[in-house]
Amino acid sequence: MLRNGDSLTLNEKTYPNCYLHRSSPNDVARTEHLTFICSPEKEDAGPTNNWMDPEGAKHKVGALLDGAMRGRTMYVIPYIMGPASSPISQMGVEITDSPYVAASMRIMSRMGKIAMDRLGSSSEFVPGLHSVGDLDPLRRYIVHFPQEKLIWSVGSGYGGNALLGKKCFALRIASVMAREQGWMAEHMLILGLESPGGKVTYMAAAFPSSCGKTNLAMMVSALENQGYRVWTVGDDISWMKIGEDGYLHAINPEAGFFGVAPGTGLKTNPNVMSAITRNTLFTNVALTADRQPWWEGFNDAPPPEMINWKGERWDSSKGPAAHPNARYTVPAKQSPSISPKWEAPEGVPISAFIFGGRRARVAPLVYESFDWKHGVFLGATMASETTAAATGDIGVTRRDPMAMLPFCGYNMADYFQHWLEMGKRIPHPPKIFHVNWFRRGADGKFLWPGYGENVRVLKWILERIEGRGEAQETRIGYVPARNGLTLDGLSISTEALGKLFEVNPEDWQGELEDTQQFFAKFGDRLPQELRDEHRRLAHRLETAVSA
Ligand code: TSX
Ligand code: MN
Repeated sequence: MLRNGDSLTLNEKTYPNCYLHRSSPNDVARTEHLTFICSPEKEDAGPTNNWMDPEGAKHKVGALLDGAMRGRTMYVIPYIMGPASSPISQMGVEITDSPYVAASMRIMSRMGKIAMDRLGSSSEFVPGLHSVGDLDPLRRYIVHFPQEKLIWSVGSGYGGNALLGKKCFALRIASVMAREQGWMAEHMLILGLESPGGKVTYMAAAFPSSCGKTNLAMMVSALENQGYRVWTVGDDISWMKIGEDGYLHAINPEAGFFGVAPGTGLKTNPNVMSAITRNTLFTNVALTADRQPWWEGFNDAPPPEMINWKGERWDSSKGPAAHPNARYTVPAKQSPSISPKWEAPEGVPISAFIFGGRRARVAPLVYESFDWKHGVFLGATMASETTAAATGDIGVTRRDPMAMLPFCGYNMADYFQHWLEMGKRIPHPPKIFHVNWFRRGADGKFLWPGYGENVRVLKWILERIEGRGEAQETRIGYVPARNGLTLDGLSISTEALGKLFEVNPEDWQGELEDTQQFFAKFGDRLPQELRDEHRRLAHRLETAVSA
């Protein structure tokens, strides 16, 4: 990669063993419209996935793969998703003609001899076949065969399309395995909240993209002087099985963080900024005159001289210096916040699930579900306002159930049913919460400071888990009672607090209609329990309006 100029060595003093990789300008993000679930029956992929019949997919994508690696080096990558000795971990083998994929998989998974040792003579692994092909989006397909537990990808060398262990295996194929085998594969960060006695309580949280999942997972607590600290177990994916103790136990199947660089800086995520100063592979970031990586949000002012992500001399007339989806790939263990339990073979016991979205209105800062079924309803109706300036979609509300819309490998209605079934089987199920750091006041300004201050919300969640937290019942769930949230050291007006927790019946009426429409997509396959939850919410809101 260094020899042919696809990659560059960064400043060896300030960024030892770090590299910059530039991808093809037409291959800079996952391509959901070219991603397919190839189940024998179309209905088993469901209304939220693209579908191709398995035979047709093999014929079509097979033709593109046929001879695609001729004259190129082929890499065979045996890898473990999850800690090497965990019974929750799974094996994969990826075949690729991309050295960038091989290098990235070395960071993102446990790869090589350690995987061969675990595999032994077993043939229990998920095979993945990948070729960059000609990188033309017209000949790009990412196809999943859930019945065979097989992945084929051609025409992209970018992250989630090409590192097959991550979204393709750990979410799309694993979600199918999880339903078949009675466990859960979720698009969730995992964090531990340490409280003053030193006890750590683990939580898993699902947010759609651009809600700051990685920032929350690595958060520097604003209540550290009171003994509250956040430990990182994972920032993207959680595999969970019911343990002997009756708790749901989670592992992070990944060994690294493949994070969005723009917007990441000392103010938003100091832990990851410290992590990425060594052994890190950067993709599509800008390069400063002294060969350091740079991107928008890195610091306050761009350095005077720079090469942009395409390798051209940059000036402010040329748009952003780094691609908005530029990435860092870094070993997880390099984060100062990494949990001492992050590779525990038995996983960590999960006490809370947190769903969330980016909502300027409607959703309060935090609320707790009445019970598991209601919590599944909260996850199933999750929504976020889009921020992607590139596609012109700003402020459009999108439903993204459990943040799994592009990642569920089967019919999402069946996925909701699986959640409901798991609730019946877990002796000590996690409590379920919904958060929204992004509510705005009438002046358009954010009502909540977010970032390190979010630990105040996590602290209330912890107190609810322990049966101490004070709550007030509303039409939509429990919110913190007056004085329930720890606010010392924070200047926030009573008025802003009122707005943060307001449950506006008219707004929620609109929400009801929108979720009704969303649920209609799933037809008869939608679980009755979710229809019931919808009706219950409607009823509670009605009594609010008539009152
Ligand atoms: O990651 C974010 N988090 C979670 C942090 C642990 N972001 C960035 C989202 C894009 C990836 C946030 N942005 C958060 C947040 O909690 N909150 C906001 C909104 C916000 C932005 C700027 C301010 C406040 C809130 N600034 C000031 O109040 C000065
Ligand atoms: Mn993700």
